[in-house]
Amino acid sequence: MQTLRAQRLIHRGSATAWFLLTSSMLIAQGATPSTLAPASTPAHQIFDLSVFVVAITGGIFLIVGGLLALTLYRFRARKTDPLGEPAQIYGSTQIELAWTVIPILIVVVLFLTTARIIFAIQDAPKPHTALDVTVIGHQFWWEFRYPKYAVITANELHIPVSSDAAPEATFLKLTSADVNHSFWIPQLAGKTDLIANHVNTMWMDPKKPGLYLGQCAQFCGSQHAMMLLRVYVDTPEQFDAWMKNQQRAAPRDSTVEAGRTVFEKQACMNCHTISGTAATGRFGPDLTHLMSRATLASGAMDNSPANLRQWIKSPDTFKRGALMPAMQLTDEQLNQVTAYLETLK
Ligand code: HEC
Ligand SMILES: [Cu+2]
Repeated sequence: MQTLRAQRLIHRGSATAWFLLTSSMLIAQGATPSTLAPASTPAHQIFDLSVFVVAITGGIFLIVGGLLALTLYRFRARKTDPLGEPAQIYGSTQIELAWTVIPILIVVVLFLTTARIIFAIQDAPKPHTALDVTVIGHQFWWEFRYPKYAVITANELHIPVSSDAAPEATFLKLTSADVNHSFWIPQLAGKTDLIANHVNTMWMDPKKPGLYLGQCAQFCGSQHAMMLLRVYVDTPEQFDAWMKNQQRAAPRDSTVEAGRTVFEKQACMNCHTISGTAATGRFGPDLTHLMSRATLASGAMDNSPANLRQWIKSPDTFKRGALMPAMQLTDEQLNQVTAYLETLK
C-alpha cells in the first residue's frame, strides 16, 4: 500500500513538473497566447489589475512567509531548552483586532479595484465609428458576420488596428447556435461566454497589427480543444482589401464545373453557403472565400490542397466527432470538388 501511494505521488509530482516545464517553455517561445502580453485596452486593464493583485498578495506572502521562517529559526528546539510546557499566552484584543481588520481592508481594496475595472471595460462608450461583428459559436467552429458589409465568414476574424491618430474599436455581439462556448483571445480581451438565445457583448482595440490566437474557453463537446480562433489585426489598407474581396461573390471558373456539380449534388450545399451559387446551407461554415483562410476547420490544420481533400474524404482524420459527415465520395469526385474549392479565393 505504502509503496503504491508513494508511486502515485511521484507520478503526480512528475506530471505536474512536466506540465509546468512545458507550459513555461511554450510561453517563453511565445507559442501560447498569453495574458501577460496585452495588446488592446481591455487586456491592458486586466493585466494591470492582475499585477496589482499579485503585488498585494505577493507582499502578504513575503511578510507571512518571512515571519514564519524567522520564527522557525529563532525559536527552534535546542538541547538546552528547559523540559515541560512553555508559557501559554491567551487573548490580546489589540492583536486580534489588527489581524481581523487589516485583512478585511485588503479584501475590500481588492474587491473595489476589481469591480472598477470590470465596469470600466463593460461600460466603455461605443464610438460611432466602431466596427460591429456578430460572433456565433457552433460545435466546433466560429461564424463571424459583418452586418454593415453583408459579409459572413468563419474561424478567422479580421479587424482593423487602432492607433492614436485613428482610434478604431471592434464591438462584438456574441451568441451561440447550440451549446455554451466562450470567446477568448488572451492578448485582446477577457473571456466572454456565447449562450444560445442571449447576446453578450465585448470589445477590443488592438494597437499592433498581426495575428492573435485564441481558443474556445468553455467545454462544448468532444472537439472543444479544436475550436481555435485566429484574429488578424489588419492595417486599414489590408482590412479594406480583405473586406472588398469578401464582399465579392465566388468567382465562376469553367475549368472546375465538375467539382461544382459534385458540391451541389452531394448535399454539401445543404450545409454550406457559397455566395453566387445555389448553395445556401447554414449549418456549416460559409465557403465563399475558403482560400482566404490560412487554416481549415477552426485551426485544426493548414489549408493545403492535400488537407482539404482529406478533410472532405474523412473529417474524423483531423477532428473526431466533427459535425460534418464523411460523404463517401469517389476518388474522382474528391479530386473534382477539391479543385473547385481551391478556386474560392
Ligand atoms: C451535415 C452538414 C454538412 C455536410 C453535408 C457537409 N458539411 Fe462540410 N462542414 C460541416 C460542418 C459542421 C463543418 C465545420 C466542422 C468543424 O470545424 O468542426 C464543415 C466544414 C467544412 C469545411 C471546412 C471549412 C472551414 O471554414 O475551414 C469544408 C472545406 C467543407 N466542410 C466542405 C464540405 C464539402 C465539400 C461537402 C460535400 C462533400 C461538405 N462539406 C458537406 C457540415 C457539413
Ligand atoms: Cu466551443
